[in-house]
Amino acid sequence: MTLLLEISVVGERAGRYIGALTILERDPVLMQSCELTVVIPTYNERDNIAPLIQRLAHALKGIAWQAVFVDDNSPDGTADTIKAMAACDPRILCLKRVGRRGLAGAVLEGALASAAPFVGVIDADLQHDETVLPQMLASLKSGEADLAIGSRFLTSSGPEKGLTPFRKAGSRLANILARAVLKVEVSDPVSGFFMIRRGLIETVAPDLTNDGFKILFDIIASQRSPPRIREFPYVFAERQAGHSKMDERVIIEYLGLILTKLTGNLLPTRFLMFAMVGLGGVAVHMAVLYSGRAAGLHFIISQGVAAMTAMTTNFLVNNSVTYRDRRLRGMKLLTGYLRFCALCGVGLIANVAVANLVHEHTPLWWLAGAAGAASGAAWNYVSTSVAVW
Ligand SMILES: Nc1nc2c(ncn2[C@@H]2O[C@H](COP(=O)(O)OP(=O)(O)O)[C@@H](O)[C@H]2O)c(=O)[nH]1
Ligand SMILES: [Mg+2]
Repeated sequence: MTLLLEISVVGERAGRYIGALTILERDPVLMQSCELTVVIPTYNERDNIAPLIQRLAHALKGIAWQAVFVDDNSPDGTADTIKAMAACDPRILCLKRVGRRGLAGAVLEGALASAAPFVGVIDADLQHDETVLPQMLASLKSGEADLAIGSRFLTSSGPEKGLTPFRKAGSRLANILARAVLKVEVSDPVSGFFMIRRGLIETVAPDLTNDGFKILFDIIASQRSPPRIREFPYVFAERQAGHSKMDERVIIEYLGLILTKLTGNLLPTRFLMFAMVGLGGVAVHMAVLYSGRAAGLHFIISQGVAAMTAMTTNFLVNNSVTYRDRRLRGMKLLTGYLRFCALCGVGLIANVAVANLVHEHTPLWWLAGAAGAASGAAWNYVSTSVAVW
């Protein structure tokens, strides 16, 4: 039984304090320790909060649960709505993060705030089926599984209603890529609906990337030994209110995450995104160079214009994609751009110097060129991540 006690000093005799012990209350909430934390990442989900809490309370009757909402300071005031409900329901908590964005990081912080043995993750938009949560919990509690995943692909209809045809194809492709990297057989390794023993997240937390949408894939890929997984079919519903936050950045981020895992965590996801943007910059450079030549401009002028255009598009794309969470605006965008150009200029010198050095020791011109490009890219990434973003 849990009691709330207060110890107070009531007097002093011969240099010793005399204390009193008071029983304040036998709090029924404190008497039952929480066994399940449901983490709910939110961004602009104001109108979904009340129905979700109602549905959770109904589905989780008889279970000692708490809901940890992690909101990234949504402009629509989602956090205020959650806090208004938390004020009269001790099972609800709102972690409000300011100056940060990111689904994976939000889920991770919510999970790390939990003291319960089991952590569930569910979207706020009512697309996931909360009535599956008790079955997930039962499978973890019985020891049958360490990880329970809600799968959109095990029902006969698949994610018919919840996704557009484009998203459906993208989701299937994301799953194929994930399954190629993971050593476990899972039908929906990028699901946002799952439950896990808390210890399994805590042990791999330092290895998880804060960027991205696909934290489940990251958690599975980061486990030292393959976890025992049980999947639960559910029908992926249509979003009830608000809009999806899935966009092109999420796709680039996901490809970066896959590559990070393929390189055994050697290269950070952000670096791989930076490198992908850089490759895009090469395409921009060649296109502008080609157009300049076609317009009859001198080669040197065309090359100069192409280099400046590629550098500018690289800066803008990195600012809005790779570093979206630290995006520069206004005057900072201008000063950041000037710094970016200066640092990439140094990167170019490093590129040529390293390529020259390698070329002196090997007749393989392509190896020298690649070594120069890699060191230039590494310099650009490290220096701009410190001095620009
Ligand atoms: N805290 C936080 N939550 C987010 C962020 N992006 C998306 N979410 C939440 O994550 C869940 C899934 O996002 P959603 O846009 O529905 O993705 P979709 O179902 O793949 O279209 C929803 O509850 C969103 O509110 C973010 O940057 N920060
Ligand atoms: Mg959704």
